[in-house]
Amino acid sequence: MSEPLFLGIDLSTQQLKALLIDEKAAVVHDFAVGYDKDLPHYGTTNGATHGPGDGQVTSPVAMWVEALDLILQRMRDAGVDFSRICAVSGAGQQHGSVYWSKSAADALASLDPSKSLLSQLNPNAFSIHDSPIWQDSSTTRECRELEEVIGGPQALADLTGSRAYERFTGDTDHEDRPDDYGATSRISLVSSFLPSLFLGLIAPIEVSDASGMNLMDVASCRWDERFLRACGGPELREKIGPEPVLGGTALGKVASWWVNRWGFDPDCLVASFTGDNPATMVALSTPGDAVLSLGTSTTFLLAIPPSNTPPTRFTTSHLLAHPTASDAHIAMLCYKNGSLAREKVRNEHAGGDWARFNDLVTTAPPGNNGFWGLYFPLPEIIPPNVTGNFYFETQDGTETPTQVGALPATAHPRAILESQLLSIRARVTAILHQDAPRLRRLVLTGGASTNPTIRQLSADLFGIPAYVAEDTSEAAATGGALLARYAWWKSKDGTRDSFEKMRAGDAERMKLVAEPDEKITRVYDGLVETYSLCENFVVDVCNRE
Ligand code: ADP
Ligand code: XUL
Repeated sequence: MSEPLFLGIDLSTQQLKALLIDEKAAVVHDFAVGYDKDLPHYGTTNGATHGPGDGQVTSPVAMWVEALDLILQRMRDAGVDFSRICAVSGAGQQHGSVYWSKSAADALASLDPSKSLLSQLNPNAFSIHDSPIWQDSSTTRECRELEEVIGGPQALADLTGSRAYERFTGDTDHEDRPDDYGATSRISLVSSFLPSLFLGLIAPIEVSDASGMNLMDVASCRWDERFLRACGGPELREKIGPEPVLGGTALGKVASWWVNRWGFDPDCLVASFTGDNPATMVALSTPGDAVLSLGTSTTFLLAIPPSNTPPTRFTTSHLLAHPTASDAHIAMLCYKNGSLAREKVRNEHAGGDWARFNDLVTTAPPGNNGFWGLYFPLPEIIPPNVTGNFYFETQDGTETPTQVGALPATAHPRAILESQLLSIRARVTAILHQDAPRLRRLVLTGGASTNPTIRQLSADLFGIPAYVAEDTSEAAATGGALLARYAWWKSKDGTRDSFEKMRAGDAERMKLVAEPDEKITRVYDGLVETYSLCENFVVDVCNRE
């Protein structure tokens, strides 16, 4: 008998990734399809399309379906034996939504194995073809309206875990497309869209990802009628589907299309997928860890264990339901200007080369000789809606900064890393739950976590050792594969329940990549305040405009 495999799929902003693990959680294979490079006919830039409206950012849903067809072909070409896969789960970029037409259920239920998913589902199974994604910032009016109905941003955060944010799914604007909205039978998140394709029917939404919609009560993990009505009128209840389920819940078996076209085992389980950030926590987080995810977005994630004191809800950070423990939560800071902003600096000031970028970072001292740069090419989430580049100087790094028109070209690489990370440091203490253990490790993941200079600077600036997973930087896909394994493990024996019990026998696959230098950490301790002064200045300027 060949050893079982578990498939984790991550539909992220710039790529679709597929990763297979074995029963001991070791990574056996991974695959990727990059949207811009592999599917250039959709004309996306970094996986997305900007416009036509101000702040609108979408991705073609057909591109995601074609990416799945293509990755399966790549897996087959590489010799993957699909019949060994016992369960499938995964992760999706959070907040993005998919709109199913009234003929979608029939199309999904009658997939013909001689044809691709794309040719059978596109365009008729979708009522809206451009899916709004997390980079959207076009719904400020809807956000303020929702907050007003519920009694203000704090009241909304107390109930849903977050104040209204432009990218949150419930705040998506349907008013200017009433016909498309009316033609929609169901709305999926990216994370419930993918299992729907595997199941051949529309899957329920998962609790942790549902926390990114402003529609669910984050304490009870049930849809709240008030938000549903305020965001989408009386018909949203039906469109959103059943109550959310935990991550790794077995939803059924793969549809016959998967068996007949690709050779999947007919008993292969399909488990609920979660958001990419919660999936990252599933893969990486143990008590005492903070996770810093350096993908297209930057997120800082802390697990909040079950406690008698309910976690505080902030209006600057998010509180998500935990994907695998119904009484735990995740605190999250999320920044839109992560990797793409760093890439822009690399392209403009380091010849498009990460090695040159790193050289420039390391030749400047901590504090960057008093040169400060805050970079927001896209409207930011923290602080809300600031846009543009802002430069400052200080004499020795610590006194009141003065705004300047430009920085020396060589100062930008260090300036962007320092300001991005100091923004997080300035907020960490506030979001640490009172029962949380002292932070012991900073676990890095995402594309930029492979960069040794970024690893070292992160360890120095936070004053804790930095770790990465030993076998992959694809934490979200790994978390997805673990959820698949969790569903399969539970299905073998009804007494099996907790995710931690399943993980108890697994070897820890983390490696230390950077130790903090105490002297440098002390320099950064003294720079947090200066960073906040620069940020306050930016907020004032942007709010005045
Ligand atoms: P996502 O999952 O959001 O699609 P990834 O986690 O795959 O994104 O990260 C992609 C990003 O990783 C790219 O936009 C790129 O800027 C960044 N990246 C890749 N290699 C490096 C590197 N050596 N140094 C810094 N950033 C890098
Ligand atoms: C989280 C967020 C992003 C996306 C894309 O709130 O908007 O991190 O999940 O990765």
